[in-house]
Amino acid sequence: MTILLSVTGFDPTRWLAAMKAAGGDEEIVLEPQAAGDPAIRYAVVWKQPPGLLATLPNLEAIFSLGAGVDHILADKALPDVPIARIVADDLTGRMSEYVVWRVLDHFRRGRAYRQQQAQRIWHERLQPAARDVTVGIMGFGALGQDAAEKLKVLGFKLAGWSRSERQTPGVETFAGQEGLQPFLATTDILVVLLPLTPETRGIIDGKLLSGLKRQTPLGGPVLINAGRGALQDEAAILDALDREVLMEASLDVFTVEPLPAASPLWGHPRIFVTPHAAALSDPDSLAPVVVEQIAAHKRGEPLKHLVDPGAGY
Ligand code: NDP
Ligand code: OXD
Repeated sequence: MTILLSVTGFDPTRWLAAMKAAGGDEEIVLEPQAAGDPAIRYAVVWKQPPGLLATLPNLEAIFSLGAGVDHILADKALPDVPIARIVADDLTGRMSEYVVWRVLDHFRRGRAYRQQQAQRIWHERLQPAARDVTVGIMGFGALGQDAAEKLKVLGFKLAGWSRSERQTPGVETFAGQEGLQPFLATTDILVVLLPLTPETRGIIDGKLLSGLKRQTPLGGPVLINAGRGALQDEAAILDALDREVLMEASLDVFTVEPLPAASPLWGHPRIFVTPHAAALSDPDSLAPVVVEQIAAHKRGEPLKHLVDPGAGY
């Protein structure tokens, strides 16, 4: 029995070493040798070449090396086998660090104080209390709920938006299309942790940004997107910033990655750019999670964190 490792965009040899170190006695082959191989039963992938998985006659399951699976589902010739994604403390903790960092930086006037320091200006700005600021988390799943717990400790008010109804103590929750506008209207800092699906593609557009609360304790609403770049209309974000519909934004993900050097997002004074670095998939932490899933499947146990291909996440 063989495992295929197909990784684009990260170093496959680090994943290979981490999978071997995590135990399991299966042979692991890297993608170029794999096409059509009847020995391959499991595929562990990040942005696999389209069509490759369909050539494997005995494939039993596909594992994403990250939380998102849009990179797998983009392959229109996928075989009909279960797909599991990563839900792991290491990845979740890293994302919550990013969210707390960006929320606190906007909330504590990081941009204004960096400008003041550059000009040697000693001026204390008015600082609202966390209890007066609502962080609205769009995509209230594994990552969104953990970020909410950590922001709650800091005293922020919290709102969460999901597809299905969710109840979380200390969080005002909203669901579905009918919940979207009330959710936006209560949100001062919008954190987007949605998956990219046919329903969510392009959801951060001019209409959505105009729906955010206008009179906020910070002077205007803030957008933080660490979900996927294709969720956002980048021209609409720039327009909203220019029209003061949006005060500031932190963007970790972009419609084209790497973000082209010519993109106006790089140089915008009120946008903070990171290179899809909010939550790195660490091979040493995540390979054992995949290896254990494969071992459980071989024992006949159900896979965890399965994707619903119909919903797209
Ligand atoms: P989950 O599947 O656990 O959560 C997804 C959430 O989005 C759920 O609350 C789900 O609703 C909600 N959702 C999905 N579709 C809709 C919709 N149409 N309308 C309203 N809500 C919707 O995913 P994770 O939290 O683990 O990960 C979220 C995303 O974060 C990943 O898909 C990936 O794109 C991104 N990510 C980015 C990283 C980075 O470094 N920038 C790193 C890791 C992940 P419901 O609860 O009802 O199912
Ligand atoms: C993920 C990512 O989906 O890193 O895990 O983007």
